[in-house]
Order: sequence, then structure tokens, then C-alpha cells
Amino acid sequence: MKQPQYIRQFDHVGIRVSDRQQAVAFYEQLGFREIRCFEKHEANEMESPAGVRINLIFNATRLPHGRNLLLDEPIKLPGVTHPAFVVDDLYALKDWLGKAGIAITEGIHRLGPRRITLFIRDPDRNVLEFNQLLPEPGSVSTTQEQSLYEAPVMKLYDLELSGNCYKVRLFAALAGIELELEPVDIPGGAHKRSPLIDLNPWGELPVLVDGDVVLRDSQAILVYLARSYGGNQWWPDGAAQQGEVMQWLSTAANEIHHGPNTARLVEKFGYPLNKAHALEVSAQLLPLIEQHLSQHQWLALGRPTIAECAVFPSWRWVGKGA
Ligand SMILES: N[C@@H](CCC(=O)N[C@@H](CS)C(=O)NCC(=O)O)C(=O)O
Repeated sequence: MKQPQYIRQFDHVGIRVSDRQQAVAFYEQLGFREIRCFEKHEANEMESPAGVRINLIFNATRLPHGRNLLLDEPIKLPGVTHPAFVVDDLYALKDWLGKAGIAITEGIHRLGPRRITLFIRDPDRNVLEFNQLLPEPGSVSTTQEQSLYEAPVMKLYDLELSGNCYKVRLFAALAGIELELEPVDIPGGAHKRSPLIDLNPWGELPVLVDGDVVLRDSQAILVYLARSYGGNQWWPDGAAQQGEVMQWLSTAANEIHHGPNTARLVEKFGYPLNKAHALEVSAQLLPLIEQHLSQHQWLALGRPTIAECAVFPSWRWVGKGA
């Protein structure tokens, strides 16, 4: 049976934080003002000039390496992941965030037909989403309004059968990163002509375009996506940890590329490459990976990272001729 009251609006969202002073200062910067304290509940209430309310709850334990338990861990726990606010001008907010030194962790992207969006983190790595709602398509009158519909979506120049492109698609899918795929006709040589060759003079895929950022090389793209949008469970902060993941990215770009990848290119696509050498490299490489995986559940850091995304696509078709 349906309950008789319809829910009219949100009253507030509760956000748990670990350092009261730091958190209040951060949310004040965003325009909220403390209007009430609930000392018994270790919480306050803050309100924006437009009457949007949040409650900060001051009893969090800060996790090491600035991780967010709901979003930055490989095992996804149930819970409310983030509040999403509405502003009038998302680009003005973006400019201000840049000046205030607050990192944008995703966006500005178009998200569905209704809104453009960007994401930031608070000092406890709680995710905050900001949206500008798009006018109804029929009601758009000015060129400024029109341009909102052209908000850049991150684009991957892609070939479905390419293992290097697959690495990026796999990671984006795992980390929930929205990518627009732009298929490129490699057999027709589109990657050696303008506009692709202007984006990547190497004449190779994948290529990622995210606003002003243009990147070639699947490993570089994995690092960029993980660092910008994936959270540090995928690409850690510590030097030793980065080194541990990097070993596998290099293995992917070197031994895997010259071994199993090259053998596949000859076998499946008839590339005029040295298959005997590729098999020799593979014969040295594959037992090393097998041995590593017989002693470790994951390639690096005891958890899934972008190392898996770099290595798995080739591993998947070894011996399968796929
Ligand atoms: N190091 C690059 C290698 C990229 C690469 O070899 N891409 C292939 C597709 S998987 C390509 O574009 N080849 C161009 C060609 O065959 O002409 C990466 O990891 O992305």
C-alpha cells in the first residue's frame, strides 16, 4: 500500500566530516552559512542564500590517503553517494573553483538531456555535484543558451577490436566514467589523416580528448582518467604504490605489446610483423605473469587498479586467437 503523503522537497542532506573547522570553512566558501548547531548530535545546519540546507555531522574518522568509503573503494557499499546542487551558471562556478584552488574531479560534462554538471570533493573527499539545468530545447533563444548544449563530452577515438582502446573502455566502464566513443576507420586509414593525425601525430589509437586535454597512449590515458575521475584506489598517491602499478603499465606497453599483442596482429589481422619474435617474447612473459598471479590475487597493491585494465585485454585473448 502506498503511503498517503507525497514527498514535496528535500529539507537537507547530512554530510559527515572529520574536521569541524576545516569543513565549515570549506562550505562557507561555497556560500553556505551556519544557522544552527545541534551540539548533542555533533552536527550543525548550514543554508545557502537560496535556502538550500545541509547538515554537517562532525564525528567522522578520516580515512588514510583521503579515500571515500562509498566511492573510492573497489567493493561498492550501499549508501547515499553525493548531494547534487543546482546553480545558475556552472561556468562561473568553474572559474571560481579554479581561483579558489578547489579541484574539479569531473566535468563540465553534459549529463543526459536535462543538465550539465561538474563534481568536486570536500576536504573529507565527500563528493559534491553541481548542475546547471538546461532550458527546454524549444525555448532556447540566445547563442549563449545554445552553447550550453555543446558542453564538451569526453571523447575517445576508438576502434572496437583494438586492445589498447579496450583498456580505456574497460576502465571507464569499471569506474563509471562517461565517454563518448568516436569510431575510427583504421582499415580505411582515417587515423593517418586529418583530423586524427593532428590530434596524434603517431597515427595510433586510442586518443582521448577531454576539453583542452588531448592524450595518446592507452597507459597515459588510464593514468589521466584514474587521477582525474577514478579516485585513488585505481591510481594511488604514494610514490612506492605508483611505482608498483607503473611496473605493470610498462609491461603492457613493452612486453605485452611486443609479445601477445603483436602475435595477435599477425594472426588475426595479417600485419607484416615478426610473429616468431612475438611468440618468443610471449613465452618469456606469460610464465612470469602466471607466477605472479599464483602468489597474488591482483597485479598490484592487493586490489584492482589500472594495472588490471592495462594487462587484462591482451591476457584475455592469449591462446584464444580472439
Ligand atoms: N602505445 C600505444 C600503442 C597504440 C597502438 O599500437 N594502437 C594501434 C591500435 S591497437 C594503432 O592505432 N595502430 C595503427 C595502425 O595499425 O596503423 C598505446 O598503448 O595506446
